[in-house]
Amino acid sequence: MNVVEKQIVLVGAPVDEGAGQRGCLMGPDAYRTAGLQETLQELGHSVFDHGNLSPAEVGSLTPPNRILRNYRAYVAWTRALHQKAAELGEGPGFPIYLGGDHAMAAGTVSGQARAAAALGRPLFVLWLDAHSDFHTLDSTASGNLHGTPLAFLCGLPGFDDLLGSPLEHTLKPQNVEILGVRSIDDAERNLLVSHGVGVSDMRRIDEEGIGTLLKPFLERVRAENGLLHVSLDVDFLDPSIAPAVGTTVPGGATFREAHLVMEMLHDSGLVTSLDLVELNPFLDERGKTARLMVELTGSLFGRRVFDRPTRSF
Ligand code: 4U7
Ligand code: MN
Ligand code: MN
Ligand code: MN
Repeated sequence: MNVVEKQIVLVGAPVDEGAGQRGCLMGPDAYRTAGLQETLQELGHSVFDHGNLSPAEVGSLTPPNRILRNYRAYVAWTRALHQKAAELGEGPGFPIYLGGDHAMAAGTVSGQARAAAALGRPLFVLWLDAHSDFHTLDSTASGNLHGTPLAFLCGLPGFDDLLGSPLEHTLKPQNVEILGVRSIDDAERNLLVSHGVGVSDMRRIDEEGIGTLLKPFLERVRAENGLLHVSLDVDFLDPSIAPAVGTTVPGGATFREAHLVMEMLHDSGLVTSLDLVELNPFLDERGKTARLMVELTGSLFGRRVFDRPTRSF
């Protein structure tokens, strides 16, 4: 399959306030240093680096409960990223949002959902993560807001300050697929089941194979003429290959599994926007994780070993 040239727009989202550990704000620059733009250009794409966004100005706010950390920053980033993603989502470019912790997805994905609605197409989301990020502001025990964006995006109650209430363009939980889960809290498990979100944990991946699990989801996106947003959390990967993350959980996706997912996504031609989240360069080992994330993004944009078998007999 030939590479179809895309107009890629890099958007830096140095969101640091949602995670338990500081450092994700350096993520966008680590991707630049690791050669993301050059890698994508070598594959034949045009790349425009939009630079980094800033949070929106917000007035005074009362957090709905006292455990929540940096609530105001969550609101401010969500509003700014939502605006930008809604704009980019309707345009011809392919946005890659460079995080930043996963709290940023509240803005990027809600903006892409608004754009999809304006285009009259359903938005599907593939959430590659060790966690399901499906806490509400009431159910979170850590108060770390990077554990909540998917619940917000699916329209669960209590997030009124972010973008008003009710949220206009929510994701249908059936259109969300989470792959790679291996750390989940009871409250989240119950919410995921009651809302009908698609979840494959590592045990299912081991038993059935990651490609077998991904394929039917991609077929559904195609059958419904959907747009597909991919939200790739570094902790989806095994910490031995991707140590630069605050929330390491052993037993993650291997190098080969992660590449296969990216290659299948490329071949599907369905992906229209991407988040790269949770990279904490402060915890990296000589740029190893940043470089792996760039390499995986390269696979999503068409890098492969051979275009076709070298001979047929
Ligand atoms: B990430 C956690 F308790 N569930 O709520 C929480 F295990 O974006 C982790 O996926 C959240 O990295 C991880 O704090 C959020 C915890
Ligand atoms: Mn996450
Ligand atoms: Mn995670
Ligand atoms: Mn994390």
